[in-house]
Amino acid sequence: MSTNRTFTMIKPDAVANGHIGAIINDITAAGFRIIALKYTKLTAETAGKFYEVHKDRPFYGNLVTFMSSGPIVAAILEKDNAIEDFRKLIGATNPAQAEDGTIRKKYAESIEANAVHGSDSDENAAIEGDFFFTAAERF
Ligand code: YYY
Ligand code: MG
Repeated sequence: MSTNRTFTMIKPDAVANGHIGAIINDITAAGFRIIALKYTKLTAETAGKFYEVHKDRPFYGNLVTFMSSGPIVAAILEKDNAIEDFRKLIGATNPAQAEDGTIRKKYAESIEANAVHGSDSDENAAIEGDFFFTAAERF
């Protein structure tokens, strides 16, 4: 099913490495409109909750530590076919396997510190957007 909204985070590695502007530019140049945008920081508790679906995976503890290690940028984005097109724009989870030109290929450090998050479904995009933004923060 094609959807028109997705949720993203620019992760602590990409923020620390100075890539906020370049990544937002890539996102808007690809035709996504920013509906909501926030510079913030997750605690271990909120990062754990955000990634709760992965809580039984071996990488969960490190992921929570990493995601709460520094500030992030959270955003809701709009475009036709947003979920699929955004996953294509960011590339594979492991940047070593991401295609040339993708955000993860250009800016990620490793499979864990992989620069950006992108929702994997319409349902999760709504849940994840609600995690960070009130109705009054969306335009
Ligand atoms: O959706 P996506 O971010 O591409 O990957 P997920 O399989 O949902 O995993 C979420 C997050 O967990 C991933 O972006 C990095 C981290 N991770 C990891 O550190 N090691 C793995 N083997 C798999 C995922
Ligand atoms: Mg995922």
